[in-house]
Amino acid sequence: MALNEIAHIVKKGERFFLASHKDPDGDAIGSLLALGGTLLLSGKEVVLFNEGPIPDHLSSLAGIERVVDAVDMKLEFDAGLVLDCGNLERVGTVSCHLSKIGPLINIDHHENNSRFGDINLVDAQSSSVGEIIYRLIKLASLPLDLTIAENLFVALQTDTGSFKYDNTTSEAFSIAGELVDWGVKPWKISRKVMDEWTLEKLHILESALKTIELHSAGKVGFITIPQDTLSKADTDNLNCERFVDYPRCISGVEIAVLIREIKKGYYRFSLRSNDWVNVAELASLFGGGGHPRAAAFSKEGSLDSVKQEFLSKAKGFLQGR
Ligand SMILES: [Mn+2]
Repeated sequence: MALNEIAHIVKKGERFFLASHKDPDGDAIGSLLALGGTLLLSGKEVVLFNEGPIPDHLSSLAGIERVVDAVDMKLEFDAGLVLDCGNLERVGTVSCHLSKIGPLINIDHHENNSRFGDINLVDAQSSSVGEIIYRLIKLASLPLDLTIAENLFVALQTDTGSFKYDNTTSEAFSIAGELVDWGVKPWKISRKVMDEWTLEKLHILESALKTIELHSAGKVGFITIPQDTLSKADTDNLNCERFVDYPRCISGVEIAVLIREIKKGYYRFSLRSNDWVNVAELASLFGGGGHPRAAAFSKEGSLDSVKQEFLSKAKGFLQGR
């Protein structure tokens, strides 16, 4: 079984390359720091790689200063571990060099993972990669301390939407409980990572709420961050992803969509569904991906034409209900 094989490799090896996806979320960074932390505590050497800037809400996690976004690929590693990436390209521009690191270990929970690793541990039943890393730490008898526990908690908490999305299993609760036994304070983590907003962010929400519109007999809800707001603020850094929860909570809405204009004529669509639509499949029609209840894609064009194209594709997913 892949988990046993990976446990064996991390126990035996001395030098590891660890990476998670660009535009990282709490699971990507939490898992990266937790696995890096436990390997360091075991006296091993690690390079923790994440391409591009770390969003503000994740930039105060313990160990974040060890994360680099450039790496000398002539270094030799006993293994490379890629976390929370549905495909290798999600790692960013270094992805083409990673085949030289052997073996390449792919640890993920996206159903449509491309199985790019020499060893693939893809468990779509896991709420988060953090959950899988916790199992790995246990199985390999790797050390755990409060900061590692906190980073694992960040991974679980963010990917389950604070333990309420439908990936919140009893296993996720059990692991979170064990992390709390290690001393993790859920409210302290929540404030740091999810629930501490700036006044500026609330004002952006205020303008965004006015853009909410319903389509497809009220089953699709759009919320758009207006372009003039975007030009004033770096909304990626402000972590506005959760604005999608506002159209999502409207009675009758099945698919909620947050639309952000990343650059002129280039839109990022963040999708959520409530009950039955597989938005990962819907996003894949536009070259994106994700999970059945949370996915994303980017698309060029005029806002109106992109919305119309989305609605016509969404129609097929909404039929029969
Ligand atoms: Mn994840």
